[in-house]
Amino acid sequence: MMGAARSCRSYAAVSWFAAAMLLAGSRPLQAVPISFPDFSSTTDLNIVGDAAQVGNIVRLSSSSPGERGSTWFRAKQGVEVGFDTTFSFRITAPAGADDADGLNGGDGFAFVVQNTSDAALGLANSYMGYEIANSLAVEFDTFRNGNFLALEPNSNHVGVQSLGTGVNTPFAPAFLASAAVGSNLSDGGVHTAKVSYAPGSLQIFVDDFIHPVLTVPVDLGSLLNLSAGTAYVGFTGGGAAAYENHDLLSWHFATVPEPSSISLAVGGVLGLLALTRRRQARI
Ligand SMILES: [Ca+2]
Ligand SMILES: [Ca+2]
Ligand SMILES: [Ca+2]
Repeated sequence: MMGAARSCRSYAAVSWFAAAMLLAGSRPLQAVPISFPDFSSTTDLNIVGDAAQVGNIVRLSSSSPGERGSTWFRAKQGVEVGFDTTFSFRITAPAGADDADGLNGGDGFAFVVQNTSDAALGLANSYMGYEIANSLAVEFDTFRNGNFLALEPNSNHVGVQSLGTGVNTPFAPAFLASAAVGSNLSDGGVHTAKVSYAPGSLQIFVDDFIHPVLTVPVDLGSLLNLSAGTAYVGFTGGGAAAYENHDLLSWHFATVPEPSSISLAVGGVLGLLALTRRRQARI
């Protein structure tokens, strides 16, 4: 009898443990932030389309006509609770057609949150590759389009575009906000940007992490269809008749606050085991 009781108890404990691990496995366990001081290694990145690792950078699209590329961290990241991401970039060799202000080079690149695919890539030209369903794009736009001047303050702006779960576009229905940037994005120098999200507010900083270029009221949890609060994060870039090199030099991303799901999962397993023991003790 005692042997049967013990085996029953250990079977129950193993079952609870398996159930708890399954539960934990279904949750995002992204305790390690994304950190690429450079791209000498591109482990965990999916590099798509015309994007490529070039030396220790990722070139999203290059200075030749009609290119488009993207790169995504392969594991979805917690975005709904909030995140901070910083990245450095360089735009060189602007060439090709002139924009509405008579300046060449384009079209720009974007930091994108999307829950469609780790191989997602949209159209080139003014779409900069971010024509992706279920996405929000923070564009660094270097080509002022004559057909939607009102959305584009100049040839050097940041913009936030989303159609919620629909397919994103650079056009008016997807327009949330835009603002001219103080720094010249296309001067060939290294620039650093930061995108900070807390539920209800998205802030974009360029070269000055005290004063945001743009603050946009947005709630990712209601705007997008997320997977338990997570989505793919990464970058797209592109050009058309105007083109330039869109180079990503470094990238850091962290869910804020830091996810506590691992400690929650471990705590849950221990709690379930203790509960099982108490129940078995009463039998
Ligand atoms: Ca330009
Ligand atoms: Ca544009
Ligand atoms: Ca724009």
